[in-house]
Amino acid sequence: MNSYFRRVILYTVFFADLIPINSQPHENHLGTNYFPFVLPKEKPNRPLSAAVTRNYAAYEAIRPEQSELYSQFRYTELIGFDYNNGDGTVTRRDPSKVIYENGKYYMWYTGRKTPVKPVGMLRAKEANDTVPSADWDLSDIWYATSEDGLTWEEQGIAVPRPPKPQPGWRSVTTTDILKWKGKYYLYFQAFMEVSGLRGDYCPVSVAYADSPDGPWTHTGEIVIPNGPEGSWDQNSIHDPYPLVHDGKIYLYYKSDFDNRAELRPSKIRMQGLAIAKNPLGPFVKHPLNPVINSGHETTLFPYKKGVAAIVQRDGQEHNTIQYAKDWVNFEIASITELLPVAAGPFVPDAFTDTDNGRGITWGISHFTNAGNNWSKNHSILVRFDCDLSQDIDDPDMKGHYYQHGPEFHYSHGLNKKQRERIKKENAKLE
Ligand code: AAL
Repeated sequence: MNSYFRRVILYTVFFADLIPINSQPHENHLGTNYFPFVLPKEKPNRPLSAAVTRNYAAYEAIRPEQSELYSQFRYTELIGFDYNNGDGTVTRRDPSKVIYENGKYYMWYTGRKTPVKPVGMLRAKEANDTVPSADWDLSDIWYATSEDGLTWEEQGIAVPRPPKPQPGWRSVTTTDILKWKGKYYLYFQAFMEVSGLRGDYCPVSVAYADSPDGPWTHTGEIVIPNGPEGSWDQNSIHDPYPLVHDGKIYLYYKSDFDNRAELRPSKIRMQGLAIAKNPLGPFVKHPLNPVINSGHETTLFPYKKGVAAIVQRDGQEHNTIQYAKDWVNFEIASITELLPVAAGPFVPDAFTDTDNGRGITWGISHFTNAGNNWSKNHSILVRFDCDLSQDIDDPDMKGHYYQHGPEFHYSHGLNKKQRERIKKENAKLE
């Protein structure tokens, strides 16, 4: 039996009762029209379910592939970086946005080159001046340039760890770039203690230069301080990410909070906004903070009049692209998968104070535990491509499904505890 006849029989058997005999063929039993076969462009004038109402009200377009803020992501290995055979002594992670200056692309990132691999945050007490705890402990801010975004040349350290007790003496990490009135500013996490001792505690500091090649002057000051005791960002200001909007610096950041032991492993991560008229501050934290309720790192770009955010990992709304027309109140614009982690996109209009942001097509992100072996813990930088842009139209980025083979799924198999629970449940049945 072909599938058409099979369907006809199924519908007849299961749904016949629901359709009154005397109704018109184009009406359902409530007397309203059936939802049409061709998805209407405009919201149809008929009662709609909550889900279909959302399809018209909550998204930029009625199909994800028609939305500029929907994309899949493609990944390409970078050429030019050496990781000492992945033994854990060299890491590169948490890249900044990519900028294009002097005929080449620039990016900055957390670089760690230590004599030994990290001991891990749980063994932070064993860390010392040469032994790192976390992958980003004992790091400096490095930079690299490229002509095509694929082959990169590491140029060296842009901002080193300052001497004790200046902010960042333990590690300077997770930087991002601002260009403002012809000068360059690098914001970064300035650790003054070993990560893992109490958590991942740090404020943000800043360095400035006249050229992206430096030399960089570290102010030695905290520019985005932790919040007061009891507030959501009391311990950590992570992933500072500046953009220019409304003649000011809009700097988004992430904080870790509410790590109550009884709720493990659910540490909460959300994102806030701090605004300044001057790159060296003062930055005023937005009264509605946090403004994004999910995401492990900050990745944003001007889009049309507002700002869009890639929200990956952690929280209610992970795996989404979000949009805030007013740069503060974010809504989900699309749901997607395999999002770039800690992404630093190439955002040509990041600092132009545009009111018609064009979007992004590529950038650099990272893979943590790149050797798939925690005893050689290190991260690598990788290029991602996407179509979150008004300027390209790439249907090959707009599919809705990645095929993961059985091996991928089995690699996310049950753990010992889960297998034991299942065994016990089965035993109860006997
Ligand atoms: C990252 C970022 C920050 C954290 C750690 C290093 O991916 O969120 O930089 O401190 O992890």
